[in-house]
Amino acid sequence: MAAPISTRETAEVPWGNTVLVEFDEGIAWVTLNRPDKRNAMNPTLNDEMVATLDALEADPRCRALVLTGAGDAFSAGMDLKEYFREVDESGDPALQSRVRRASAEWQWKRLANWSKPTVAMVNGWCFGGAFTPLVACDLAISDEAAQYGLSEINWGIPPGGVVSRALAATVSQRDALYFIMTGEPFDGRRAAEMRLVNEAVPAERLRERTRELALKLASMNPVVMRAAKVGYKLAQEMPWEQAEDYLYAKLEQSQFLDAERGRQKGMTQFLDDKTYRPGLSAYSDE
Ligand code: ACO
Ligand code: V55
Repeated sequence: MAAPISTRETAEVPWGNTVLVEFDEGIAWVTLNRPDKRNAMNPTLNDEMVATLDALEADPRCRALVLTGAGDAFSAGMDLKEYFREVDESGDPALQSRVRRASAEWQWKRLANWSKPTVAMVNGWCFGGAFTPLVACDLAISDEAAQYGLSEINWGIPPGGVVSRALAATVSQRDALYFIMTGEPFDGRRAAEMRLVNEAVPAERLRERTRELALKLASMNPVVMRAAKVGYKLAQEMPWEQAEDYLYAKLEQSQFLDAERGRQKGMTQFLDDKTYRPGLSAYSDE
């Protein structure tokens, strides 16, 4: 398990305690916080995550977001009792659409094209519905020993929501179908090998490696960062002609919106001052 978080400031989430937010040097550490239930995502947690993402989008203390889980789980997936059984038993279609909407809203609709960089830090169990926010995060670092599984088929449902769609966006068809159809668990090393996550590291290095990556993302020009990540994700779904026009529009939009004038600064530093070579070091707005 990862070491405790070093906290500078703690945000008050006024509506409950299923999500914790801590700020540290531009990183918002967002922790799914139902450790007794292995951070299974119930309707309350889903509502609180919608509110959390909205609050952090406007919060200057957050320049990059890390999503992780309390205790020994990232998330054990959808809450089988509160998200499935209780909603089935209610026989209330309006309740079903309400809880499904909140779930989708944060797990991919808001998160996938969020305006700031996001990193999933998979610290332990990651099952079923947890694959959605995992894939919606831009990057992911895993504990080598974290256990993953598309366990749906083991208890009587096919993967729902956009779980299978998220797999199709990250891993090969062979790997996706193998794990969807067998329900067998796999570890963080295997997750990195199939590119479901960027890297798997030993538990004792997980927080430090994630922090290093998030700090780098947090140090970069936020206007250009947003254009680069959202541009990549949306262009993926477009025909080439449309992608080219859209990506030029993003490039021009970022010149217009970038108060730091990063483009002019970068060119002057390389072409005139010869103080900076972008191929050899990262941009920083410091
Ligand atoms: N939904 C609801 N409750 C859950 C879930 C879940 N997905 N996962 C764990 N819990 C609860 C357990 O019911 C238990 O509650 P209790 O203490 O009130 O009895 C508590 O969390 C601890 O669970 P244990 O099984 O005792 O914990 P352990 O550490 O031994 O095992 C593990 C963890 C492997 C994650 C196990 O709980 C498990 O298999 N969970 C289900 C995983 C799963 O299949 N998720 C996919 C759901 S389907 C979907 O997401 C679409
Ligand atoms: C899953 C997830 C859902 C759902 C049904 O397989 C199944 C996971 C996130 O929503 O509504």
